[in-house]
Amino acid sequence: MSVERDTALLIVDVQNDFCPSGALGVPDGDRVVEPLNRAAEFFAAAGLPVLASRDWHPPVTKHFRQYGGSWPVHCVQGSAGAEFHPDLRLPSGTVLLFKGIDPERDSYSAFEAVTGEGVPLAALLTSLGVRHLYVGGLATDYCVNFTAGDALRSGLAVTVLTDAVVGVDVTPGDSVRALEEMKQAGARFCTVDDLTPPSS
Ligand code: VGL
Repeated sequence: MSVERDTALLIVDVQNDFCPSGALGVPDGDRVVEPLNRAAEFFAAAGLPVLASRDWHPPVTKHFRQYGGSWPVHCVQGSAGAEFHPDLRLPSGTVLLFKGIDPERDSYSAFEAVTGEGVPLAALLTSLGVRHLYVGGLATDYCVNFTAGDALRSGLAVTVLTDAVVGVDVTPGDSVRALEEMKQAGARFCTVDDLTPPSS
């Protein structure tokens, strides 16, 4: 699939806590690291933006089970669990995004994330001229799905890198259903190997 000039790669939440042995370990979650390294290298070599979001929760948030939410404590700001997977290679110039900062909200979507300077993802994409997001990371059935849905609703094209996403599957089949939902909403699918450089 020929990648056009108005695209960016968004790497969602490839953090220690979402990888096996993490606080909210996605079984096999670290499988996304190798294809995402290739995708990031591809986008950087083409001079296209690479963005990487991180779940970045305060210690007390309604997202966590003990404060009324659904999840064990994970990705607390500044903790080792919130670090990117150690093998993830982010090109220099990768824009980092932080999400889940609001203690009142789950904020699964990267469209609720901001840069270190406080710029929301949507505004960042507008300023970069991005109209098409390639998305990979964790987890298919939460942050990737919510992010893709918000992107499509805001009028962006979305391609999910199918070999670079893995789901939580709290209920078996959640990831397959999430992919179906994204497809219904207009997402396209390809693998990292399918990516070919822009023509000019
Ligand atoms: C996520 C569950 C809870 C995700 C975040 O990144 O997909 N999943 N918080």
